[in-house]
Amino acid sequence: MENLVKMKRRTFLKSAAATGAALGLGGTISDFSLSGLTAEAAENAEEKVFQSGCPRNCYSTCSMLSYVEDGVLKRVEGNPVSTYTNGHLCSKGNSYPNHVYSPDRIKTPMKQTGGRGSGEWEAISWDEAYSEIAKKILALKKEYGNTLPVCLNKYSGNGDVLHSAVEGFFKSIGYTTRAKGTPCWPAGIDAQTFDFGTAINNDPEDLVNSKYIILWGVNPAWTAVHSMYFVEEAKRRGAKLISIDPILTDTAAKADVHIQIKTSTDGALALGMAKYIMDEKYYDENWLTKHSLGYEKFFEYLKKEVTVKWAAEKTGLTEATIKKIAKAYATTKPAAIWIGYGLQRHANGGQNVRAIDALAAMTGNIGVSGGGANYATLVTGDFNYYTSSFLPPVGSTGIPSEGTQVDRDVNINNFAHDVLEANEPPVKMLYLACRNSVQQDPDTKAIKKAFESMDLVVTADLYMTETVAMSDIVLPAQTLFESPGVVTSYWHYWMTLNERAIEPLYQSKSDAEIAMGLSQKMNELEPGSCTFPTSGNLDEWLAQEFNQEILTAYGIGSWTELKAGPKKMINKQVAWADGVFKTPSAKYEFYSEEAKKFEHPALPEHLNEMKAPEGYSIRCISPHWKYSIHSQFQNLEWMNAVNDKPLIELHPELAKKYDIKPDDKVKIKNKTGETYAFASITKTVQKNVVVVYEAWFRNKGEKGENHTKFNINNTVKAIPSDMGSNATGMPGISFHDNFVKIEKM
Ligand SMILES: Nc1nc2c(c(=O)[nH]1)N[C@H]1C(S)=C(S)[C@@H](COP(=O)(O)OP(=O)(O)OC[C@H]3O[C@@H](n4cnc5c(=O)[nH]c(N)nc54)[C@H](O)[C@@H]3O)O[C@H]1N2
Ligand SMILES: Nc1nc2c(c(=O)[nH]1)N[C@H]1C(S)=C(S)[C@@H](COP(=O)(O)OP(=O)(O)OC[C@H]3O[C@@H](n4cnc5c(=O)[nH]c(N)nc54)[C@H](O)[C@@H]3O)O[C@H]1N2
Ligand SMILES: [Mo]
Repeated sequence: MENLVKMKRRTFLKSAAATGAALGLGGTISDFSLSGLTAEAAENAEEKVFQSGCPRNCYSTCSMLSYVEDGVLKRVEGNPVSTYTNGHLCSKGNSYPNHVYSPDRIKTPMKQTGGRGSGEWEAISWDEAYSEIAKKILALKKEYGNTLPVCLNKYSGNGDVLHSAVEGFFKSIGYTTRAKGTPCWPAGIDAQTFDFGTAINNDPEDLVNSKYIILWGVNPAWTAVHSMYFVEEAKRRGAKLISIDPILTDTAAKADVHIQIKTSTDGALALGMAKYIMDEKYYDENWLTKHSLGYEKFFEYLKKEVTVKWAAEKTGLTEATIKKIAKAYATTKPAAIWIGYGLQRHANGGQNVRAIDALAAMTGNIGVSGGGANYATLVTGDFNYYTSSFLPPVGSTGIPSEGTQVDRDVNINNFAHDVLEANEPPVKMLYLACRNSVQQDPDTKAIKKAFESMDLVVTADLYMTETVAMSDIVLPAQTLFESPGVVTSYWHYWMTLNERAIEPLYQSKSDAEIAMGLSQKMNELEPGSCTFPTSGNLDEWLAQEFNQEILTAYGIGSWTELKAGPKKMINKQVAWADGVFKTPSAKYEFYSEEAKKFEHPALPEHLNEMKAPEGYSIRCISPHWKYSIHSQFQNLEWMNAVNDKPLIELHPELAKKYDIKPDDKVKIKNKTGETYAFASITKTVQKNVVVVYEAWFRNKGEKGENHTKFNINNTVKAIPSDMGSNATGMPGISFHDNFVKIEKM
């Protein structure tokens, strides 16, 4: 309880300044005038501390402490109880007060009276908003005989458990059309599912026990800052650090060796390394015979198809480099590989991950402390998902032609296409929550076209995103500080309670409250049309999320123990320590019949990378940006202050070819669309690869040009990656197989 109830005296101004100072802003935060506190009142204010859990889609899922005085959130800190968060936050986490009190927050439900994209919004009441939405759902149901014309697209804006109320509401009205799959990690998840049976990684805190770490297509210095501590600690203890990335990232800069591989050729590198390890007998025969299936077939494949020379040609590396890292990796024990999500956003991404997994397995680096083929962990969040447990109303009908009653799935990674193609019945209404589809999805033009074909588009969000701009109705969502919840991670093993720290601002509501309000309206207009609760207490709902298994897994008797601080899952230091896998054979499967069922090779064979199409010779990769989580945070003043415009990183030789000077505005285009960014000329990128980070800018007028129109996804075609359909229901998306032309504007 200590952290929760500990009261401290601190002045409002001091703490606001501290937060500003953390961002290098000198501490004048005008947004705090919202508190209405005089300096004197603030001086006497009492500070309360609350447990908070960062629910963003990020490896770190931080345990935080929120400091509140007189109902105002003053600052947020990393909770030292979690040895993962370890008392620190990233720049985005430190900017949470700005996220809460930004004047840009959507304050009331609104209707875009001038039509989508017009920017002419009118405030409406919650009752009007609920009425309009519920009436449309009921009218569509009447017209088509079912609720399939209603489509939900929700993704990762807020990963808190209670936010599955959105899915819960849609389930409660009947069978609907759903955006299925994930744009994030599906190819790699499938690859690990074929190899191991599912994805589970060693505790990232265990990285300190490693003697050799390969950071393969991952940039934790930006995307998982807390893990970087464990990586660097391992280095301090003598581990060698290798980064394999087409970009010399901030992570690569910390490594002993940076392998600047040709994009999307990682499978060839892994197979070349495997061949050398096999030839030199550096592999762990004991592990292979005891714990694996089909390694002989894999070795036969290597003998027949792979040479180090071939791997060198494919990857743009030298044979000597490949042999050197193969030997070092195989003979320095224990050795860990961290396989990033960036690496698998390619047309051959899944197959490449399987080849890397194979390296870890053949060297016996699975099931050991300091080892692993670490990608993600899918075992941390077995909640009850109470809010989505309500059954559809009796008599709901789905796809009539097949006589089955199921939701209709559309591919989240080919959303525009699938929505426009859907017929019998067509999709007529979109509801988006925790989702900035227009900014984050490939092929923005197509996405907008799909939106334009709708009768009604509703988005619940906190800010006027590009998706909101294309909506008819916007519902003001809450920040994590305004409603309770609980979060777990897909990378580390801590669970964090999220307490309500402040009263809701303006007319904002949580997604769960919105679901209740909509249910109430549906039942008012047509009794029995929605089975979702029409009222409820979110703290009680939270209690409903826990079952004995999850409590036991985290070593707690009751969920209320989380009020004292985050709790760590027990016995999860080392993944697969018992050598029993979740594959059909219970072994590590080099040879996977399951993979064959999904029309992949049974072995981790090589699959070619995509080649540049005629006329578009420059590869454009768009990984994740340090000052945002996707489209979140970058719109805030505090972030804009340090980073106010989109950049294109390009090599000096490429810049010279197009007569581009530092800071020049550069057009980036292909047949899918175009965008622009400002030149950052740097040798950290390869000569034929440009880098434009995915993000959303929303500058204030006086600070310069408004970059709302920047969107690298204008140019990204919806090309599927090879894997994803098995574990996530839909193939992934090849964000980085994007080929463009550039020109100085
Ligand atoms: N600051 C910040 N943190 C984040 C996020 C964010 O948006 N901002 N997003 C969160 C989410 S949802 C995710 S999925 C993760 C993603 O975080 P990461 O797993 O780190 O993935 P990315 O940043 O997409 O890409 C990582 C690296 O992969 C490299 N890469 C691209 N293609 C290839 C290839 O073919 N081979 C190799 N070897 N490398 C390649 C890129 O150059 C990039 O440096 O980060 C999470 N954390
Ligand atoms: N070009 C390119 N595009 C990419 C990627 C890439 O590497 N390159 N990465 C992809 C990846 S890995 C991912 S995970 C996706 C992420 O795609 P999204 O999940 O769509 O991304 P976010 O911007 O994190 O969140 C979406 C919205 O949720 C809102 N939100 C936050 N909290 C709440 C809440 O409590 N309720 C509601 N209703 N809304 C809330 C935010 O304000 C934001 O507008 O993007 C993908 N897009
Ligand atoms: Mo992601």
